[in-house]
Amino acid sequence: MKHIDAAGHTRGESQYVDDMPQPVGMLHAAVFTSPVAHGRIISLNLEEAVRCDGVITVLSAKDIPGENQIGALIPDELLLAEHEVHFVGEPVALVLAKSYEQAHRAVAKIQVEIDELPVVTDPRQAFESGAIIGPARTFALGDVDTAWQECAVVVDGQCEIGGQEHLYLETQRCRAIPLEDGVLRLYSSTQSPYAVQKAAARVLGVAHHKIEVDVKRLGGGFGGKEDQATAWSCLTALAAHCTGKAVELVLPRHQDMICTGKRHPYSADFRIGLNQAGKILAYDVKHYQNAGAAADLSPAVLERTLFHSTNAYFIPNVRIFGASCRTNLPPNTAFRGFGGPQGMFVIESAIAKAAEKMNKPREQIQRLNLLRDGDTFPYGQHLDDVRAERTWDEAAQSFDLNKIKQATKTYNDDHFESKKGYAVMPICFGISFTATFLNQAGALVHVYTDGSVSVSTGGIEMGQGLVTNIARIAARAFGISEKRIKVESTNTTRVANMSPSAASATTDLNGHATILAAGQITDRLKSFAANELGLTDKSRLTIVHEKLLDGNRETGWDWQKLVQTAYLNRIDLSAHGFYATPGVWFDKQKEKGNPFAYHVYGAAVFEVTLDCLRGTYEIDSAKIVHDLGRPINKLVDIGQVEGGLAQGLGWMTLEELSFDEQGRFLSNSLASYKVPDAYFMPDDLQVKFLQNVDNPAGPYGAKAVGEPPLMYGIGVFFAIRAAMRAFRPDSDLTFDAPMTPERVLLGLHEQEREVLVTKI
Ligand code: MTE
Ligand code: LUZ
Ligand code: MOS
Repeated sequence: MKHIDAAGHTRGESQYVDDMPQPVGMLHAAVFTSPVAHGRIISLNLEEAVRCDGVITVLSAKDIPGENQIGALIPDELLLAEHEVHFVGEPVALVLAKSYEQAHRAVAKIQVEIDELPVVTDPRQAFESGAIIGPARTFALGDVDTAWQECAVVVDGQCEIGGQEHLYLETQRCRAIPLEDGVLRLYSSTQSPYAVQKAAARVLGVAHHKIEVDVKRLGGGFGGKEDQATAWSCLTALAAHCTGKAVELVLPRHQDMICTGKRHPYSADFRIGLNQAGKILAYDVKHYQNAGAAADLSPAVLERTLFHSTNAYFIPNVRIFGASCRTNLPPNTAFRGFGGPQGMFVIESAIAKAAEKMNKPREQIQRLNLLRDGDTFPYGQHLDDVRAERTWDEAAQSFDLNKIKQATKTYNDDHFESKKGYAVMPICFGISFTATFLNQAGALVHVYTDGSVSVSTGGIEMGQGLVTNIARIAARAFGISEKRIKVESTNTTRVANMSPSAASATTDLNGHATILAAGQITDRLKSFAANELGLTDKSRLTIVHEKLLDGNRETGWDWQKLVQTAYLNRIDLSAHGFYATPGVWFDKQKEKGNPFAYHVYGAAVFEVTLDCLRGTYEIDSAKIVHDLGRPINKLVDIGQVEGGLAQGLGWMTLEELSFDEQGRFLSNSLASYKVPDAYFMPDDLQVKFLQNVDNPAGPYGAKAVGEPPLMYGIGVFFAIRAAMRAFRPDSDLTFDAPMTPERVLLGLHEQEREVLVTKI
């Protein structure tokens, strides 16, 4: 089964928010945002903007009828600035005009006078001044402080990890339609319709049921619309509320890049201790997260950094510290991996540094320390059915790691100005929202009398294939063809209180809810049919390929007859299913629990070739063994693995966020922010799935796939580093990501740095 949207996307027929026909008299909104990163607003002059052609009105904080507050975890974020601004791009006023162009022209006429205050962009500086969001957290296992004495080798180091722009193709947008009785319908490009509903109700001072949010699909989210669609949707709702007109707000790409938060940059300190054999005995790490100017989801992202700080390794003595540091950047937010990638980058750096010091191959230390059944994570969860060694060994064997190693050595012996490097990257990623209460989902299923089926869930299609997965799951649950299933838009009036589509858990949660709803309907149908057919044991009835079977015998009834007869006999053909992941919990006082339903494992092998005179490199190959359990749809999942990998490779290599000291985002367009393209991806890209594996916690044995593959990308950093060390064995290279060609060049030619910098 192909991705259901494949043809529509390719032909340009799939509809997004601004493809819907425009209601007559719809207004267009444009946002005026702060030009400075920190300051007191002295005056805001809207007069000239109001007088512009086509302008209906200009709204500011004083026009908000309810509460001027949209903070999801902590109430620290205003919808429109009042007295102070805290980052460049913070919304201050909203212009409403008859056309998009008129709205944007008027925005340029708004004048604001700001008394500037000191700007902080560095998380360590924020931490030192006590500017942290939420409490600092520490996870611990064993006793690190005494463990150092048993270590043969102890190394210290520091990492600087860059952030990442989401670059969803469809920028942030929303269309608001006023209905009767004060009700607003919002067509929002959001991963979290309920977050939008709640925040809009709060801002307008109305009940949740006055706000209806409807989402057909997103042109990508990647975490950037888990929380950050809310502000733009609330502004649109406010505009429709104040004018009584339909309103659309679409962020231009440039503004989207400047105003929205990104993956969090982190700064980290590590210390790692090993015995002579390379067994890791102790690991101590401190993470300073650059949260930006408001909490957004930062404390939750930080928590996942702590959860994944030991990646796929068992370490008996650990201390993991983390703090969300408040700076004057746009509030950073969810991005595929949700803090996990940063945690993993640091432990991989620590292992690399230890390996270099011990003169051992890095992969030898990695392999020796992989998780096994019976191990415990620093957060207390016990492990079983671990697939870390299995995926690693399968990758090492099927991709012939020994041969890669030999070939690399031979190549490097034969070449001076060009070097090769390789690296293995194991992953272990926990599946479930770490905020336990979010692990719930609902589905509303209707069977019509012609046998066709309508499924609504709380899950959002953002390109990842949710709709394709849900259709297949529903078809399987009923025993009927996928052609009979239609997955509806996601709407808060059909499924209430949904969790965001995030944490890779959307198919798991909403798939289970769909199975439960379908189960109720088939149960009723079977009871009814057993009665009609005079069978005493309804449990012998099954629906297979649209036929009703009694054990192995055909009953002569097919799906169509079953549904039609049931309807005429007044059997309810609709059901609501509800799923809550069993067995997950976490105690934040003790920092222990069982936060994840299960973990996803895998291993990737990378080879790169480096031009040591230019600093440029090519990724020759990426070869992956990944654990999907029993996939719902292999084609969709291959797309997720390859797409996640591309995004991870970009984060580690090309994608460099650049802010100046005044908090202005410099790499604010696609001319200055480079993402991987088809040519950048390795020619030799192989993805293999573990065979004959199950997952009792997933729908029909599947494992979640959305985020984990991004973290394979970390491997390429270490492959490039290995190639650099082949050129300069004794140089003291940093652990600063991304490894841009500029950084490679400066790393390779440290002595010539001064000259190079002036020339560049
Ligand atoms: N794939 C596409 N094509 N577009 C996206 O926006 N988001 C990623 C991942 N894959 C995304 C994607 C992120 S951040 C997550 S959490 C998951 O998809 C969400 O969907 P899932 O829970 O169904 O895996
Ligand atoms: N969002 C969230 C997430 O709210 N909680 C999580 O644990 C999570 N994990 C990954 C991505 N988004
Ligand atoms: Mo994904 S970061 O959970 O939206």
